[in-house]
Amino acid sequence: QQLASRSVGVIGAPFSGGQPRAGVERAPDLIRAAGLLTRLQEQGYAVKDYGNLQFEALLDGLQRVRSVGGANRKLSEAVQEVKRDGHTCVMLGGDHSLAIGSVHGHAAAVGDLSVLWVDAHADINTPLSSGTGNIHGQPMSYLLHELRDQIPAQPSFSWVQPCVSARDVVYIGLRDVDPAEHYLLKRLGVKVFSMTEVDQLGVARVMEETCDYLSDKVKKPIHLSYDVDAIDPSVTPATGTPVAGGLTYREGVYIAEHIAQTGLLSAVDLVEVNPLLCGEAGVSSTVSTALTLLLACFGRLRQGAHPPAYRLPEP
Ligand code: B3U
Ligand code: MN
Ligand code: MN
Repeated sequence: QQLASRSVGVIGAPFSGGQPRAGVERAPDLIRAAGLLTRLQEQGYAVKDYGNLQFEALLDGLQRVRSVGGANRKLSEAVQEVKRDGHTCVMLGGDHSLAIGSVHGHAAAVGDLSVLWVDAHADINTPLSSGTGNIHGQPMSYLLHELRDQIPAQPSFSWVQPCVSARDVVYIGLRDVDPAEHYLLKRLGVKVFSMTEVDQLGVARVMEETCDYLSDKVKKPIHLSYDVDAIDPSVTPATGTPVAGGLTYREGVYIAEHIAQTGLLSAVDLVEVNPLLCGEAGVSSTVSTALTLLLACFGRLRQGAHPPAYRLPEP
């Protein structure tokens, strides 16, 4: 079952309202400027850039949740359009609260999904369990059927229907999980490969087990939500909440390469790149790592590649 299309639709979502640090809204243009569209074309994809979404100015304080609800609603509609146009969707964030709209729109267009969440954090706080109030630490709670009753009624989120089952979610890279989040992960029996399991099993076995788990009964389209803070901050320092002890560059790329080989990748989020939080060298390392991860999602292999018709130059 080959669900992944040979075309990619890119949406820029320059939105930072799910967390307090300005700067993540600059990432979509930086990742494009690093060459995303041409590199994907060179890899044989038809690429359509849907441009950057335009969001209302951020509201303050308790109103902030309205901004996040509105931005995600817009994103959900954009992702639905990309999927209905037949593309694999790439959403360039922005902060990780945008996964609410991205996953919601993806599921609205294609039905049941598997979700692979690669992150230092579980992002499964409920609005009430959150210690920070930042919605980028909560998107999974809005998306899971099992947590429907834990989300208070909020007019700006009334359009969100939970659309993912806990058994269809796998986490990789966790190392900063709040007590309420740990409780929820255990109570729901979510499959988690924290950094401990990455250390114990190695990334190859983690990916083998991830794909076995996700394709156990039926092979569902995969939504990969990649938070750049999953990677070690020595490699990707330009992010809002860096946590030591992350995935190496190679482990991060391997995850993307392996998912590409399933043929099931249907949408990717690349979120939390913030160029205002470190020096130029750190920004450039973070952006180029983000680009490499995305290219690997679309079949780029480190062994190299050549077109079938390639011939050596005649001497
Ligand atoms: N769990 C904390 C911290 C956090 C979550 N996601 C990020 N940071 N990036 C929270 O705010 O919910
Ligand atoms: Mn995250
Ligand atoms: Mn994170």
